[in-house]
Amino acid sequence: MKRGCLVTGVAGFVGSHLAEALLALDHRVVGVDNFFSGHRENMASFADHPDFRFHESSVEEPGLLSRLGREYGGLEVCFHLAAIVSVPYSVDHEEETLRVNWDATEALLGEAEAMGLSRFVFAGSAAEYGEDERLPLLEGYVTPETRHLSPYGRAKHLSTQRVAASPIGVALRCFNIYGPRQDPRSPYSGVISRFIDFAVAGQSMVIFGDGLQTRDFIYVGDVVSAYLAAAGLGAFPSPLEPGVYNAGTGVGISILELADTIRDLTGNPSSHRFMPERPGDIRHSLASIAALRDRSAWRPGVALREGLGRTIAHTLSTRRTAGS
Ligand code: UD2
Repeated sequence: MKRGCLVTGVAGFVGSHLAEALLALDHRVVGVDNFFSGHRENMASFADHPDFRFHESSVEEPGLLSRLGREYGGLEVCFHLAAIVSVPYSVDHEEETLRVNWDATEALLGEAEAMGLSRFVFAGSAAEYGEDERLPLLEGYVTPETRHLSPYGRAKHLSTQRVAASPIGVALRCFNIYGPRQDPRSPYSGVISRFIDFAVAGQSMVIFGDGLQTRDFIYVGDVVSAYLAAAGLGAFPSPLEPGVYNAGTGVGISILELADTIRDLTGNPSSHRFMPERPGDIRHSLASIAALRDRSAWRPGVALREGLGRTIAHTLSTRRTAGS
């Protein structure tokens, strides 16, 4: 059955993959983005789809959801992904981060509840855990006492808490997401997009610190499946119970091992260089995914090597297109 879905942050890395998947499942999508960090090119594959409508706006626009409901009708699910996504930017712009990543979420959720939407699915973050050394990280480890390392982490935590307490709310605490279309151009871009960008150019990758820090990397397609599971769409016949769920793989890898794997897959002969550790970097991050596995049919389906291969192939094909 065709459902009306709103995707905020639709021109972003994850939002654009989610919109693509929803349209492929024959749902209607209203997308919102203000291009603060999203790119119009990310929407290229679906911008002209007959079931897609785009509204250029900030999620801070007062009454945004009611307005979109009136203009496009029949909204049933809201996927709220729009946010200030850079942790370092959040440190320098605390007030703005709290406004966009917390106040706007609260306002949108309030509207969604009043409009009777069936699900409000929120993009939470592993940053909500702060520096917690109990691995793997369980959803219940985040408490009011958790010390967040950035305004980004704090705002995501406040929003997750509010969303998870709503009768229509599901917050997905996403770990390190990677895949095609992740922007490698900023110094704060995800490590995988940066390593691949360097590797395909035959340049050496830069490792901050000793490279023994570990992360739980999840392929963007698996994150999209988790969003579908949350809303009970696609292969998932019923939505997740309201609450908070980690979205990761439950498998960690060191940054050094990651660099070696990417070098191997790309055939890049350059070795890596070491630079001083990034301030505020956490040492290890690893999700427990028991909650999401136990309460849905969702499973991470793409192993790291396979996901890296797909991401490298995409990077190579866009470089060829840009060069031709
Ligand atoms: C991730 C999220 C961030 C926040 C945080 C919470 C991404 C892109 N960022 O930050 O939004 O949720 O988790 O903990 O998912 N590194 C290198 N060389 C590079 C780039 C990075 O060695 O060129 C290292 C970096 O120092 C870190 C690791 O790789 O130890 C991962 O870095 P990242 O920026 O991809 O992600 P992270 O975990 O800092």
